Amino acid sequence: MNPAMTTRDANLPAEYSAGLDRLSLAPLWTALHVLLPQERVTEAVPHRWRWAEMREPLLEAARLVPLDQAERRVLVLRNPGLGGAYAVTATLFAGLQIILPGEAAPSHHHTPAALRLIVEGRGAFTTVDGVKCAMEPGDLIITPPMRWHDHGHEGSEPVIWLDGLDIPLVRSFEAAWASKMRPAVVPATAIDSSQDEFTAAGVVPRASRYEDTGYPQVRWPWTTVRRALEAMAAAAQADQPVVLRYVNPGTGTFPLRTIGSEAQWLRPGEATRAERRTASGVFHVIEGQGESRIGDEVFTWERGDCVVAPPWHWIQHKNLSRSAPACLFHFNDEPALRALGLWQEETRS
Ligand code: GTQ
Repeated sequence: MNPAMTTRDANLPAEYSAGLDRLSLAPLWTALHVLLPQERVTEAVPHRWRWAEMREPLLEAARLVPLDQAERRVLVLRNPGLGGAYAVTATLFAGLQIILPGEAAPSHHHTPAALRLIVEGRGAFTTVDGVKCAMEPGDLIITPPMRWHDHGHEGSEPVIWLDGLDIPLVRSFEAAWASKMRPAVVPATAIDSSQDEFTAAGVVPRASRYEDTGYPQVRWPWTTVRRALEAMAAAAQADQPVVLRYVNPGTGTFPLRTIGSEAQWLRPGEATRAERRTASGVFHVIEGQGESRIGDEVFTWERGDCVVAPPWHWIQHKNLSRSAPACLFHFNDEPALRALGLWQEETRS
């Protein structure tokens, strides 16, 4: 926790301090060690949200709040350390969004980047600039900055997904902006590029049938990613972590400029080595049961749970099952930190 900032030097004459105030000036020497602390401090705290406790309130929101009123029916994961901000860490936003069969969430675009990780239900879709992206449990869909997107639902059961955005980061630049909503558009395609052009690792289309936006892939089906993790786990040495990074297949770099994503496979009984990074992020349980130590806190988890890790906290995961794998999805602000020269990581030996 940051100590309060002191903007007045009690040793100075009161008239001098009042004069500085009138000139919109302040002494640095009373505040320097708060602005630049000698160890890394974070107001965000480690926290877990249980799926078992979030699901009912989401279904209740769907009963209580019409979508044409809400536009986006989202319950926001607020970090208890951040004073009620709409933020899961200092830079990241996380929320759970629910849509019912037949509903349509209108189209808009905005400067923050967004991703979705589908938690429950089938038959919904997100349209990103006219490209229809099916939403199946575990799928990742991105909506890059300023790309039009809306959400629809052709299935028969509620669909819930996790939204991750860089809203707090973009707001810190005072660069957050969204267009007015307009009615959801009929998709121009029936499928996205993950289903025709990016179906195998290591090969990319010589010419795409999709518009060149700099974001050639906007959906990563979980069936594909899970198969890749499973194969990697079967071949990996016991002490090698099994983690895949989601990338832009055209460049091999992060799919969004500010938000990175990974999927981790924890073998039965596996415990990872503790790591800490200057990035903050959210872990989401796609399958399995386990526990994570984040700093001094230990959280058990199961499918659908979310755990937030503030920056520079030691992170260690354990699969508590002796027979089944566990899969974690993770999103973080690593690309933003790297771009700004602030990236650092350590592994405990
Ligand atoms: O689906 O467009 O959770 O604009 C927050 C802001 C979701 C969305 C959120 C958004 C959206």
